Amino acid sequence: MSQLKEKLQEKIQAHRPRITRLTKEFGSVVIDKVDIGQCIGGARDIRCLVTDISYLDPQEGIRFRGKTIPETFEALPKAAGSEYPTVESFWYFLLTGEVPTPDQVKAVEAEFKVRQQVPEYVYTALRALPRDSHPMVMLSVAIMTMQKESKFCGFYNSGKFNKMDAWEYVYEDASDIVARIPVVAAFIYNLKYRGDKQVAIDQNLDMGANFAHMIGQSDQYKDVARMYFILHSDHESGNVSAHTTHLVHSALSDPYYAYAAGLNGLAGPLHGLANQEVLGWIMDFQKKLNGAEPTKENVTKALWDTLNAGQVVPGYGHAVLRKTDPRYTAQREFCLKTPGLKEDPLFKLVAMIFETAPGVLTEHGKTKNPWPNVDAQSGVIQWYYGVKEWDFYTVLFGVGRALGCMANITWDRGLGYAIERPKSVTTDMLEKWAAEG
Ligand code: FAM
Repeated sequence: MSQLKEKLQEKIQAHRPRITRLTKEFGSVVIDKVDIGQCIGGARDIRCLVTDISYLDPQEGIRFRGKTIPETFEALPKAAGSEYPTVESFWYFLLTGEVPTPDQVKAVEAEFKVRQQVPEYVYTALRALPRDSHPMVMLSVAIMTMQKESKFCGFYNSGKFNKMDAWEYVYEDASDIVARIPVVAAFIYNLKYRGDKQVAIDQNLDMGANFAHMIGQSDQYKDVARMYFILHSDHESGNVSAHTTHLVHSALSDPYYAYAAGLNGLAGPLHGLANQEVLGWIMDFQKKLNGAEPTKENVTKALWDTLNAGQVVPGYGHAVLRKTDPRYTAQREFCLKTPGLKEDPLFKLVAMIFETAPGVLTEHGKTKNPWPNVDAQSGVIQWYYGVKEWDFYTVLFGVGRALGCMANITWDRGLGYAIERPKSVTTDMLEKWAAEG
């Protein structure tokens, strides 16, 4: 058993009695109420999920295992010659809650080198798809195509299935998916945008650096990949991609089925696709400018045109956050400290939208959160480094989100969480309760 799996086993076994005690002794303690607005309006803010991987405070933003984004980047061992940690060190941290030593990180990197081999039939399946399929379709198909490799599915069908050990097989599938998904993503990028000229894995590079290498990117982009995958990894359990993955796995569907479902949710314009929608909005705006300089006035007009057309301003608002997304801030800080990027016209335009959109959205009076979310800044960085195919951006989000979703379902299985089954009601029933007040 690897060091990471051993540490995880220790953590899961130590955590189980807490869940058992809460269920047995305090199962009837009420922690929330549900009103008609929440029942109809997307179950907003209803406390009915549990995870220790991350927590999202509306005012503060995300904490990974109790650490803010700056604290996480600060605490974890850095990649050689970099200010950022490797994804492998973050994977160890997300799974165990402990900051790994450099040697423990090296062990995960070595493990990923074995796990990251993608079966050739996946590439055959992707090449068989219409080349103009959306890259998120390709990513979801790739994950589903690998389902035949599932060790959890094999264990479940072995006749020796038992609840206490099942997490080990989820861990194996989860680790394979996390190690392979950047390689698959790079293949999709090269298939769609670089004439299917593929680049072999560089066995000397960590996961993020290898992704940069495989899409033919610069050394500088290695940190973009590491930062991007970590920032997009987890945002507690209620967002569409995390909740879908949790829900599907709760039926004991294996991690491949579960994450393909989560990716399909991430592909929604109100969720992960927003990062590509932001670039689309900006490109449309620049086209309408017809060479004129962006000003607060013409940005304001463009924002109102969007709202008056009944569309949302992509990259702004959030179902939980009520302030600027710290993931936006972390990316903005990356831009400000990167010579050339902070002078980039697109960065300056995004900064102007940041100065303008909250006021417009507040005046518009609908959103509870007029501030930018993770997607408002992410595309600028990709564009600057030459990844200009913005319909690929959600694939990058999906590579990062695999870390959080896979860590979560490994723990779901380790703690034996039941199949999820909330109760639905009828409109008549709601009207009856409304009349009764
Ligand atoms: N532009 C225009 N209207 C917005 C808006 C925005 N950026 N954000 C919210 N609203 C509207 C929303 O559509 C709703 O209008 P209706 O009553 O007509 O349905 C109203 O304001 C109240 O919405 P809310 O309670 O403030 O937000 P929700 O929890 O309903 O929705 C989001 C949250 C993220 C779906 C919403 O803010 C939105 O659509 N944002 C733009 C798309 C986007 O950037 N999504 C990415 C979110 C990101 F965190 C991610 O998952 N990657």
